[in-house]
Amino acid sequence: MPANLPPQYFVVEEKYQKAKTPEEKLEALEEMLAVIPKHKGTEKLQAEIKQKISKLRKAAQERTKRGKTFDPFLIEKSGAAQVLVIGSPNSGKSTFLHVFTHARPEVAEYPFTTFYSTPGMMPYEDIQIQLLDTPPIAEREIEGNFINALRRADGVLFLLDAKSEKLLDELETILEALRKGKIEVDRRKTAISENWCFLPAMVLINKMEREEHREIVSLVRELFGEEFPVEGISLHHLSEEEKRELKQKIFAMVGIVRVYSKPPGKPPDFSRPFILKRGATVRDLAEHIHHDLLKNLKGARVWGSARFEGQLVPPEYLLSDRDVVEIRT
Ligand SMILES: Nc1nc2c(ncn2[C@@H]2O[C@H](COP(=O)(O)OP(=O)(O)O)[C@@H](O)[C@H]2O)c(=O)[nH]1
Ligand SMILES: [Mg+2]
Repeated sequence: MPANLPPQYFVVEEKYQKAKTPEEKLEALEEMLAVIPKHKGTEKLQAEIKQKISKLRKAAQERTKRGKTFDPFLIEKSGAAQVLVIGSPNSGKSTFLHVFTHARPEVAEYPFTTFYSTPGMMPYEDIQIQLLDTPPIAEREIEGNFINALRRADGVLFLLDAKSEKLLDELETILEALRKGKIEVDRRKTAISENWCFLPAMVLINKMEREEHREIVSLVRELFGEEFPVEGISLHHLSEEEKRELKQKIFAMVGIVRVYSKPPGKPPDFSRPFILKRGATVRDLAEHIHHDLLKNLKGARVWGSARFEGQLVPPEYLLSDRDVVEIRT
């Protein structure tokens, strides 16, 4: 410790010693540097303080960078579609992922176990649909990152607990939270106004194990059946057949079609379907395969939905699920 340090120095040094947060430490160090007399005898001490300041500043920058970019809901899409599993606490969201994917989010008796999105892949025939487990929704408003994840998704499953006495309130809470996030789930509303996004949805009333639970499914279906499909399930007692049917409904919900390309004179490539939105045409497929194909596109030969096998169709031809298409240029 060099001699001739002024009393203020020791005051701020004590402040530094007592500082608990990096911000407080940084502030104290800056004060120390300000009060320290600038001469040869204190050069070493000055250098030490400067080094500490620069370390703390760097750490602070790292923290804000991470704070800004880290979004637990930002899960890169993979597979043919991304579907979010949302719902009230304890409704069986994590169980849903256990049953349909290899993901293993925590399943618990108590609510609020899942605080981040856990992705899992659900195999369906020759494709995979990505499912995301999410935190429970118990408020009429959900955080921005969560809303953005919903807006990016291709579909959403509302899980509800048939045993809950507040089931209708819980569904209303979810619907209200989505409306606040400008998300439309009513399938009748095709014309959506600006900033709103349409998200295909399905209600799954889980834990249907008793006769009286059928009534609640009928009631919800009566109230909301026009807006979105309503199904009763028991994740603990799903038969293979029920699983298959449910997967088929999820596939239908996300509104995608699979098409297989066929090079001229060669057999179709069934190994990798092209995934297109329902309503896609031969032109959309050509653009999807390679932008250059568009320029010289004349039409296609289609096997499957066409009136006869290998029929010549124009670029505006609407493709159906499982069509085999030979692009003609
Ligand atoms: N009786 C019954 N309990 C279920 C069913 N599905 C899930 N559970 C239970 O409900 C509780 C909450 O499930 P979990 O998947 O953690 O719900 P989450 O909070 O929505 O993720 C757990 O104890 C599950 O075992 C079901 O079909 N029937
Ligand atoms: Mg959970």
